[in-house]
Amino acid sequence: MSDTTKRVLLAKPRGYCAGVDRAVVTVEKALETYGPPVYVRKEIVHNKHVVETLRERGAIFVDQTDEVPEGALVVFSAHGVSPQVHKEAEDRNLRTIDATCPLVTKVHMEARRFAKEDYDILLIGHEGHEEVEGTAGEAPDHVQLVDTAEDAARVEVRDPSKVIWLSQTTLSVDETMERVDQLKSRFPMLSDPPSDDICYATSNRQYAVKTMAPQCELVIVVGSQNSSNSKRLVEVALQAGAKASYLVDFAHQIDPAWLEGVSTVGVTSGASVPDNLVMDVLAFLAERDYLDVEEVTTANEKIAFALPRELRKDLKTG
Ligand code: 2E6
Ligand code: F3S
Repeated sequence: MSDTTKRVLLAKPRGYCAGVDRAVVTVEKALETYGPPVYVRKEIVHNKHVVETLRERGAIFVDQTDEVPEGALVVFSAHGVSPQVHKEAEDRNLRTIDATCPLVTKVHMEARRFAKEDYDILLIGHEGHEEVEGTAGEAPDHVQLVDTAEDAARVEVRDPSKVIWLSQTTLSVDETMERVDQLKSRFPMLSDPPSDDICYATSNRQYAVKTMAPQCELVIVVGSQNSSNSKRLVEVALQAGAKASYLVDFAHQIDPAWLEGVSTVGVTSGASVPDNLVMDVLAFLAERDYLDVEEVTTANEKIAFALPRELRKDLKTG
């Protein structure tokens, strides 16, 4: 194949969303303002490189609140925590900064509101994911998790006229609608959430990949294995017609064999991925003669979130 046929399509939007940027800056500013160590409950966002970089600067990542010394400072991750976790932190006298993405908090508030109105809540999401644990923890007596098609076929409700579905923010848009259709065929009076729970960043990144993938023999998604939204991008690429798609944390994980006979490579990244990792992938491809890079833009994102209040007050006075 002649080199002139080799090109890269680069999806836009890709990479950091407003909630991730806010969460990462929160830990950076907490380290600057209070000095290390700053404890962080769970990975602040699901990205290996981000977590490793913050660890080197003095962040200590723990799995549970009881690993944080009494009275110390802990940041809650972007994925959100249940009221039980807030209580555990209070019981240990911890100083807390909540970096939960405001769009996750919005789903928590919906769960609280509909539980108060005594609805059965069907929460579509991935079992074991931190976000789902936090949201379900708002109303454990009213929420049932629907992950698989089997779950949707089996779930039972008390009153089919008083049931609502909510969702994790980072699901596949298409798969979620399939799950909702399946639930509506069983519960025709199932109510929709007051607004979309799948966030703007998730749907924009999926739409960009969907647009680009039919032209690509290979789509490389930069992101970590535990990143739900990043993994969804691989699935969307394959469903949209890419012949192959892989998730990599770093450029060096790209197997040169994937590029054999490939003229168009699509590149994108999950919402928790810093763009320097994508630039490394472009450099890796350029070394193999993929020099022509064309951005495929399907949306321009301008959204930004203010830092957590607990931190802002000290930034002003400090
Ligand atoms: C918080 C909520 C949603 O695994 P997932 O995609 O949820 O998480 P990250 O950290 O990869 O992406 C950002 C995010 C944070 N999404
Ligand atoms: Fe928030 Fe969506 Fe990002 S829920 S953290 S804006 S992926």
